[in-house]
Amino acid sequence: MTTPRQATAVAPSNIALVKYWGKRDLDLNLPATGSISVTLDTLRTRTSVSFEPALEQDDFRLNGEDAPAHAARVTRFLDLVRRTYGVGEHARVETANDFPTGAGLASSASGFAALAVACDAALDLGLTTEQLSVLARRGSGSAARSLIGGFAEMQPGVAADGSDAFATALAAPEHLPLRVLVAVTTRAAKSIGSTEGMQRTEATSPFYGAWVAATRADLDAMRAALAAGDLERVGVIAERNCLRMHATMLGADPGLLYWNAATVDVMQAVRLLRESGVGAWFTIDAGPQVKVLCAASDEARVAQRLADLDGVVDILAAGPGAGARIVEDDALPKEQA
Ligand code: 2P0
Repeated sequence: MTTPRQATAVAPSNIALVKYWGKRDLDLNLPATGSISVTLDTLRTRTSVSFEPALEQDDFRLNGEDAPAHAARVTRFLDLVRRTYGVGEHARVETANDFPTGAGLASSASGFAALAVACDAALDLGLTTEQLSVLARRGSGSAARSLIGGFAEMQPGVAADGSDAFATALAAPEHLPLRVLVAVTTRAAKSIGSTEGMQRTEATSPFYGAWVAATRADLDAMRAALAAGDLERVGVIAERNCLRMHATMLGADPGLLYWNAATVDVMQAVRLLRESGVGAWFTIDAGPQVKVLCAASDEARVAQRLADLDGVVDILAAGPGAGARIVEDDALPKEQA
């Protein structure tokens, strides 16, 4: 007699070309600066959510197993949804990633984007893309960008309530023939999560103020490079912004060193590729994997060079793709419709 309050969504990961590292409000999860990213066509999360009156607490499963390490964060997000939209029921949440588990790849962006979209549909909230992006941001700052396909810009906003801190579209996926090769250098999970790492950086790195100023300039430069469809400029700005972020993290106390030896090997190999005339640029997030940007025409050569490195245990390839969306119940993540 009651309609099931259930829906399934798929959301992709995204890679920041100009990074988000710092918050202006911890409770509302508001970023200190904007960021620019490319939403990927692989590395996706599929999440089913079902709000059920019989449940006494939320039930969360990741890749078919209990995941207590993530459950508290998911429940905090569901509590926010319940509080904001007057929902009483607890929820059953089943989520799966289509990328290798334990690859040390962050899944909070795709995970919270998928959960926000699934909750909206299950509860028939009718949220706009902007409102969905705001909601996903409360789960994880980078998730706000996975709502948008292609190239997205996260707006830091100025409103105290965070209602204008959401991602907007900069360009469609086909705007730039960009490929992203993820050089996986370890399968171990990272030691310090982004939220904690950001807080430590803001509180203790003497370079933090300079990072915020440099990022604002990099955002302007990246927007112009994307508008011009200039892959080389995009690559140069992305690599420099990544190094500036890591320099700021390294300046924290104690310093945040997310790299391992193979991470540095990949960075050197990318620079050697460039010296030999191949357009390739690296970017690295809060972990040891290296994302290498290149043109589709150079992908095979770049992938071969990365595969030749001893410390590279896997290479995942992606291109720009569609944003988060609802799928039929049993659908596996599919290529974009
Ligand atoms: C980014 N990262 O722009 C940056 C670059 C990692 C390095 O966004 O605290 O998991 O949940 O908002 O989104 C990772 O941080 O952090 C991230 P929270 P999130 O992609």
